[in-house]
Amino acid sequence: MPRALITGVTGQDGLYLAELLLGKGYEVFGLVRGQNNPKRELVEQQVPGVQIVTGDLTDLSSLMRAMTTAAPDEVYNLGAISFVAYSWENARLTSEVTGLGVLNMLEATRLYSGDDLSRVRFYQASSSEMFGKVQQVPQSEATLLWPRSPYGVAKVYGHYMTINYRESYGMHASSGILFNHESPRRGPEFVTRKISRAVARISLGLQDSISLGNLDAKRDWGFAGDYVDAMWRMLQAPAGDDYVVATGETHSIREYLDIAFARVGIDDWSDLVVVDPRFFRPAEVDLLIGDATKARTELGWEPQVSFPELVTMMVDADLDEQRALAGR
Ligand code: NAP
Ligand code: F7E
Repeated sequence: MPRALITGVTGQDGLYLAELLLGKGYEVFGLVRGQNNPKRELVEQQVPGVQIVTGDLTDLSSLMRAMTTAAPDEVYNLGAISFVAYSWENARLTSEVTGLGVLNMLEATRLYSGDDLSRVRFYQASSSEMFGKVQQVPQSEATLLWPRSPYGVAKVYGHYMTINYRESYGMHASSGILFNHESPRRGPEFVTRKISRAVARISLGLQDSISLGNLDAKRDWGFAGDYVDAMWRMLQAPAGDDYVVATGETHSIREYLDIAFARVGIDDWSDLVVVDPRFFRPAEVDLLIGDATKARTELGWEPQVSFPELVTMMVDADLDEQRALAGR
């Protein structure tokens, strides 16, 4: 039975990846940080087969203990401070967790592996946010990185450190440059979930309007369940490498709003959305669209959920959740 260690198991991707790996017969260990972390219960309820180990990406010795307990064949480093807007307010903390945390996890993997440095396969959760002020459209593995946020800068550090460990030590280390991926498990601070939840609440009479920032930003949005499959495929490849994972379509926040409100029978949302400068960012990533040709051809990966299906799935899940909460 193969064994996997997932950092960030309490997050959106961690939950989907744990489900995927358990379904494939893996023994799955999930790293949970902090004392009495409330999300531990979420993992235990939603993915009961996961074995919890405690540790923090900023604490190398805790990661080495986690490696010894899990004795993994595969490490998926998904843990990060992942909210871009927050990263300006907490730039140093973001650098320590999202950037240096990668080095700690690589180092824990290297030290655990001993003489056989290709023994443990390593996945790093890199991000399209690294492309920032895009230098090419669409963006591929060869596109120059130009991050626009402290989060993006930290991800660039982790990305190059992963490549460096592959090249320096011959580790099977892969970096997935994943474009935005969403789901009903997405944190409510991210724009897609913020909208799907608000649309559900507005349609049920629980909320009057929604305040948003830049409605003209464009993202290449896919479904998180499809993207964790790409992570797994990377670690089954004969050698570590870097791959862009994206749908190849881009949509604006306005298009997301159109589909989300239409799902609850509202065609004109202009009076229900308030543009609030508090949600503007010091520097914006205006247009992300990925070229996932390499993942398609070398890994056989294909996204399964379309943009309208994704929006509909999220609104429907929030309608169910809000109805259940209101009925309590
Ligand atoms: P998420 O829901 O925000 O999950 C982040 C995870 O990191 C949580 O489990 C969190 O634990 C954990 N974490 C935070 N600080 C930590 C620390 N000091 N030590 C250990 N764990 C810590 O993020 P996601 O959407 O699942 O994304 C997974 C990864 O992919 C992240 O690295 C993200 O940056 C990257 N990524 C995401 C996207 C996307 O569109 N979703 C795209 C590209 C890359 P707590 O629950 O305890 O806070
Ligand atoms: O913003 C605009 C905002 O916070 C998307 C993370 O998973 O994907 C995610 O980062 C866009 C931005 O995601 C609001 O200005 C408008 O242009 O949902 P988001 P993100 O910043 O793209 C990347 C790939 C990651 O790696 C990250 O970890 O939406 N926007 N109004 C808003 N965004 C938010 N959050 N809230 C608003 O009210």
